[in-house]
Amino acid sequence: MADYTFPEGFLWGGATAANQFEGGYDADGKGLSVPDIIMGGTVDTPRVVTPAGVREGAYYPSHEAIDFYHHWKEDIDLFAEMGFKCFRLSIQMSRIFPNGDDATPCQAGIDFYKNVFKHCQEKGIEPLVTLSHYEFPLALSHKYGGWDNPAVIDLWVRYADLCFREYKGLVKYWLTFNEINCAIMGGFGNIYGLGILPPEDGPVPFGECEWDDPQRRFEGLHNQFVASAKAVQIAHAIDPENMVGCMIAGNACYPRTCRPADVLIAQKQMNLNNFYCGDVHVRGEYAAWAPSVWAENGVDVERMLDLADRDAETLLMGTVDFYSFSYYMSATAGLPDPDSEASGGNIFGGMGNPYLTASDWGWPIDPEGLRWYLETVYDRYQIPLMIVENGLGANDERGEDGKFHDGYRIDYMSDHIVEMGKAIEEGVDLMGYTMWGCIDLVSASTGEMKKRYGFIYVDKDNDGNGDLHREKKESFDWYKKVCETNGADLD
Ligand code: BGP
Repeated sequence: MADYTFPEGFLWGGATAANQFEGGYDADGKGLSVPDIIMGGTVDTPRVVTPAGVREGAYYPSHEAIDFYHHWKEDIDLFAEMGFKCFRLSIQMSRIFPNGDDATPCQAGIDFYKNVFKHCQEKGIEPLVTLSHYEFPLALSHKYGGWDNPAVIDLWVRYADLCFREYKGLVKYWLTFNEINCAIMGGFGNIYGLGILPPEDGPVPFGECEWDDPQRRFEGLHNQFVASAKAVQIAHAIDPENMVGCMIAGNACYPRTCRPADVLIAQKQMNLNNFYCGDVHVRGEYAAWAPSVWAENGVDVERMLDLADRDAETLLMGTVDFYSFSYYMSATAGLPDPDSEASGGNIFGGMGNPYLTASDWGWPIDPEGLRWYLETVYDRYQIPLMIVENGLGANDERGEDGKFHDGYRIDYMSDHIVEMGKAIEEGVDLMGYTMWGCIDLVSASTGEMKKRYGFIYVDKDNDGNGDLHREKKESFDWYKKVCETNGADLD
């Protein structure tokens, strides 16, 4: 038994994203969404995006995904059996407004989510809803270019407003943009984060790429900040019970060595990757060093200052109620070092850390980094925090008895939960923990099914074969105990 206590009402649960698990990509009037034109890949073969639309004969993992669209009752029942208090999922805007700017919404889309949320409530599960999880109606990308076009702000706010009204009383925890800080990064951030597409078919790059335009990216991010701030105000006006959070890809970054230059480089990376977005969301204004970020990225500083000035009041009035983030790994940063290998990882890699081991997909494993990140962020903002993604992507294989014994996943999570407990003891206000990919789903970075995170196995492979049946892994019963004992029993 642990020597720390999780607060009463702690939100234990799991997390998913519509484009990675829902399927039904064109069902009942849904429009195409950007992920619907991103093909499958592997850890060595990047995913390919086909900006003009769906290419005949190509395999797109989002189209069926794990077909939650037709399995939602069964899946929620399994989550309830595990004792989830909270279930994170996202709404696809293209299910509600198929083209993003339609005069009227699609009733079938509204009803689908309503039924899902009702069932969650009946089972005692609070939905935590992401309004935009790497999803953007493709028609909006084609017509408006993406989030750098300010015309998109009002269209998205109209969608958010509709969700708050339609789901009032069923949903009270909301997130605006998933991993909004991914747009700090070139290729992937443009496509997944901002709906900005490359000029022609090609791999989804991580980081720099030829067609990347930092001006568009930083303006696109600014427009998302404004949209988020407007949504927060509307959510509160519609229902004062609503709690709206931001969602940041947590990038815990240590100095590579104690050399002062390395410390400064790591501090800069922490600022850029976490607090550039965090500050606007939580404090309602850009950090003092934001203009230096724009200048270094070749972005027009005067123009950005004008935008910040013009929207200052909106940003200040729409600060979030809590800070949520994903945490998978830590990285190191410092002066170039030929002896340091680049580390893999979620969104932002970095330099390696010789003290850590890594997952099958090369993501460093660092539970203590989670505590460090929690305490660092809480010191800065002093608002409730929530971990809305954390987990282990692994190549699960059946044991001799035909079952999935994922003890490595149990170890990974239990080690992270211990550090959460310690952070709480240190005074961090932590609201909840939704483990990523509670049911196997499509990997965002590689498009694989083989990279599995779930407590629940789904019978489907990288090429789309399988009967989609669900099966409990060993971690299922373990997490049930964690939920039941409010994090006290991790054995
Ligand atoms: C985060 C995303 C999720 C999820 C997760 C795991 O960046 O918010 O959508 O996919 O990472 O990453 P992956 O699927 O690449 O293993």
